[in-house]
This record gives sequence, structure tokens and C-alpha cells, in this order.
Amino acid sequence: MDHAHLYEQARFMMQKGKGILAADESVSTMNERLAAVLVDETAEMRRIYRQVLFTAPGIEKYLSGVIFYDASMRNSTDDGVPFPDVLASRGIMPGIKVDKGIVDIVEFPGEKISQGLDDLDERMWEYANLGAYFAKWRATVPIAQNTPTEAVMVMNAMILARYASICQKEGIVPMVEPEVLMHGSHDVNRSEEVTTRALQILFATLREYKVDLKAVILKTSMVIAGDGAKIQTSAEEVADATLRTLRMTVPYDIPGVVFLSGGQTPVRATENLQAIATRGPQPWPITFSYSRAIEEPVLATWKGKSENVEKAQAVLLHRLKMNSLAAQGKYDSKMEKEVSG
Ligand code: 5MM
Repeated sequence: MDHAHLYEQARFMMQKGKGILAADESVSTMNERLAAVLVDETAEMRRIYRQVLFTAPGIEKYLSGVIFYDASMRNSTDDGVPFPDVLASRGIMPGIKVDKGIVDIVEFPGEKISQGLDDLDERMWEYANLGAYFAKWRATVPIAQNTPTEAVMVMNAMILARYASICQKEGIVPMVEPEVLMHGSHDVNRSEEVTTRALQILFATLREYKVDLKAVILKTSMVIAGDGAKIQTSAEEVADATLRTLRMTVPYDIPGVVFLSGGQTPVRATENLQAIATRGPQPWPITFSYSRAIEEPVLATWKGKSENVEKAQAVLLHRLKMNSLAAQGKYDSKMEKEVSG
């Protein structure tokens, strides 16, 4: 199969100085985020919030792509322009989250697998028609005393491989996301050990199932101590541990690596990205694909009020600019003063 157009799409996603906004919160997650800033948890408020993000002036300078959730991909602006068209007309590539969330496996307490493969063929075809050029699937890797197990890491990797192969068949670039969760009291060494194993298994499985690695973007967590660890990891340590792990496990011919923020504060996620970028060049382009670390200050500024839209959009633009600079190793925390959100 000729994948030239997939390589082209992946290159577009990894343009220098641009990142990919993860605005793919499911209905329940988006509702939690709205409730946290006292906004009504309705479909209309979820649409209006996404409109605030997608119509913000200037975002195309810092974004090559946006990840949608199913419902928001079908939403339109107040003027009736579908959101994917709003972004595409500004040179931002629409993508879609296609996993249907994670579920327990009774035999493996504490671990989960991602679901959504059953009707993925048909859904992928529909998403391509709605304007998606890439698709994301998230699997989780929890760190605790007895987790993760090899068995569940293998199961999630096989599911990721099947999804990636369906994506490539439909002309869509797969963004594979094995998220090693930050929740826990583990130290950075344990995070490195687990992330290394999860990525080894993932790429061996993608190869085994003949996924074209030249058309796969990796969305990964940084290697970092758990949020409950006694000793927190400095930006320098995060960068060293993350790059050691990635260089050992990630094939050099994939077109890009993007980072999730995983619960880090907005500034910390930017500082860690900056530390990683300054150790370049790496075998692959790297950039950000944050959700919370970009959106939290935007939500906190907007609070569901039309009079706050402009300010919230300025906060969004600032966060994107900071991360764009960090992805190029040009960020300095003094720049944070430019906008107070
Ligand atoms: C927006 O969060 C996505 C998952 O949503 P649900 O839990 O609602 O299904 C998630 O996949 C996200 O895209 C990535 O984990 C990156 O988000 P963070 O906040 O870690 O940067």
C-alpha cells in the first residue's frame, strides 16, 4: 500500500514550532472540567467552550493540529461553520480521538484496557469524511506495587496495533498513546523502568502486526516521579530520563514524538518540554500535545462568561506560544509574566 500521503500528513503535524492541542475530552471529563469552574454541564456549554478555543485569533501560529472528541467534531460555530472547517481553513489539521475509553479487566486489578475496536472500521471511514487526518488512541499504564503486568501491556499493545492498522488503511495517521500514569508514589527510576518496557512492547507489537512505523506518531508521557512521590523530579532529571528511555525504545524512523502533560501544572509541563528540547537534536521531531496543561488556565479565565472570552483566548494564545518556544528550546520562565491568566 502506498503511504506517501500519510508521511506527508505526519510531516505536517510535526512542523517546527507547532504543537497539537488535545481538546478531546469525553463528555464526562469535559463536564468535570466545566463543573470545576462552575459552568453548566450541558452540550451547549461544551460547544461554546470549544468555540472559544477554536476561534481564538492567532492559534494557527502555534498549532498544526487539534484532537477532537466525536461530539465536538460534529459541532459548529454560532454562525453554523463546522469546527473541523474552522480549523482546516486556518491551516490546522483536525484529528479525532477514537478509543471509547478504558475498562477494568477483572483478572488484573488496577489495570485497564481501551475499548472501541468493534466498529472502528466504519467510524474511521466516517471521521475521514468529516475531515479527520489523524486519529488518537489512548491506553493507560498504571504504576503500583503489582502493576503494570506484562500481560496487560501486551494486550493494550495488540489493541493499539489493530487500531493503527485500521487508521492506515483509511488514510489516517495513527497517534498511539500509551500513557504511563503519574498517579502514585513511585520514583522516577520506576517510571523509567515501566515506560521503557511499555514502549518496547508497543513497538515490537506494531512491527509484528506490520504497522508502517514511518506513518505513526507516538504520544507519550514524560518520565517523571509519581504525583505522591516524596522527591519530585527536576526538569533536568525529567529530560535525561525521558530521552534515555525514548532513544532506547522508539524506532528512529517514526515521524514524530509528542508529549502529554499527564497532570503536571501548565508551567512545569512547559519547563520540562524546554529541558527536553535543549538536549536536541533527537532522531525525531518532538513537540507538545497537552490538554490540561493548556486548557486549565483558559477554563479558569473563561468561567462560562461571554465577557471573559477575549481574555481566555489571550491566555490560550500565551500558553501555546510558551509551549511552542519550549518545543524549540527557546523558552524562559520570565516570559510567563506577559499575560496573567
Ligand atoms: C483530554 O483527555 C484525553 C482523554 O479524555 P477522556 O479521559 O475524557 O477520555 C486524553 O487522552 C488526553 O488527550 C491526553 O491524555 C493528554 O492530556 P493531558 O491533560 O494529559 O495533557
